[in-house]
Amino acid sequence: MKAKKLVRVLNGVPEETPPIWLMRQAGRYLPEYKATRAKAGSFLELCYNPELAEEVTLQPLRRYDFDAAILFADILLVPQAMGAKLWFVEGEGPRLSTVESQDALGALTADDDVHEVLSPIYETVRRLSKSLPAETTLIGFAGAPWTVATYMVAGRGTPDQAPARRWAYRDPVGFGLLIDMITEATIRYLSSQIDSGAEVVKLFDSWAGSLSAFEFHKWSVSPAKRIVSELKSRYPEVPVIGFPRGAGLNGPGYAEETGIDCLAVEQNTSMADLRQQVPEKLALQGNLDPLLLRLSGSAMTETAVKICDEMRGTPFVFNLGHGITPDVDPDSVSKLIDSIRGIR
Ligand code: 1CP
Repeated sequence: MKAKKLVRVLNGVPEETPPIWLMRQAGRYLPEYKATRAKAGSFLELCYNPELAEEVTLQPLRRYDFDAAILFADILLVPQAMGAKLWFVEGEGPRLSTVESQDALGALTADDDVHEVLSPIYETVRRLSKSLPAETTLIGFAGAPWTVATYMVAGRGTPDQAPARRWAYRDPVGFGLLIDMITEATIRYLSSQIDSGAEVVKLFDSWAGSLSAFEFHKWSVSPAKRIVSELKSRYPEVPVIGFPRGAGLNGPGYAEETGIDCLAVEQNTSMADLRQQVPEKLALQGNLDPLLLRLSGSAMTETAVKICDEMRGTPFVFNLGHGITPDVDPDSVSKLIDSIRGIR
């Protein structure tokens, strides 16, 4: 059987027009998502309801010609399953019970219980692997240990991830134990997603850019390297996308050391410059500024075409530099896709 387009590119083979998918392609900018979320009761109930989570994963594919679907879930389900309390404050974002020192680690677990709690997510993946169109690739994902830890330590999203950075500087051994627990849980979480039918997995290190260069190596590169090498030993055929958001110049080193197949890139970094610094076979994914999707118009389509032109002849996956925001007009997503596929 011929590999699907996204998988071909992740294996290092360039395509005439790039495969396309967008971070947060399922979400609040779609009225049908809001309706299903209301039916579920809350965001977390939606994540843990395989039938409804499958439905919201499929919604963007009914509207748009995307090459991939990404499992509908959240990076914070892993810390929740490890024993942290998690809730969402409407209009504000996630809140978690905090873990601020090594003493608090006793309340957490990385054993079988974690995967019992997460079993509905595996069920969503199984359902999707049966219901997706034949040419669509199913992407599973997890938060990278550093990014997950930033939420666990602070108990919420923070502008500069200072609480986790402070603990890591003050007590690298204790903080390292937290990172190790998340790493263990993540290896098993992603393995179970693959066993359930995920064809590609992505590791979101959304706050990698807040780490200084030495710390970046310790807390972003090293855990990702462990995760990728474990996955590669179990599933050599499954491509891994790494997204050390904000890594900039550290991106090529991250890719080389971790062994990922594709480096996802934020909008602040030049993809053309990166291309010069990474092996020919390494796929790059990115990196349209999500603000352009809100503006729609020619600035969006011209920039998208420019990115594709720069990446022509190389293994490249079109995406945004970060997720779609809730204020995006669903029509601008169609306009974006048409401009990339050359239908004007
Ligand atoms: O009210 C709602 O409906 C909740 C909004 C929402 C959605 C749609 C949240 C809360 N999570 C999600 C889904 C989600 N989260 C997906 C699903 C698949 C898709 O992309 O379509 C994925 C991959 C994520 C990953 C995620 N969650 C990340 C990594 C990517 C990124 O955006 O940087 C992070 C940091 C989170 C935490 C989180 N969950 C939700 C919010 C609002 C946040 C960010 C909190 C903050 O600003 O710090």
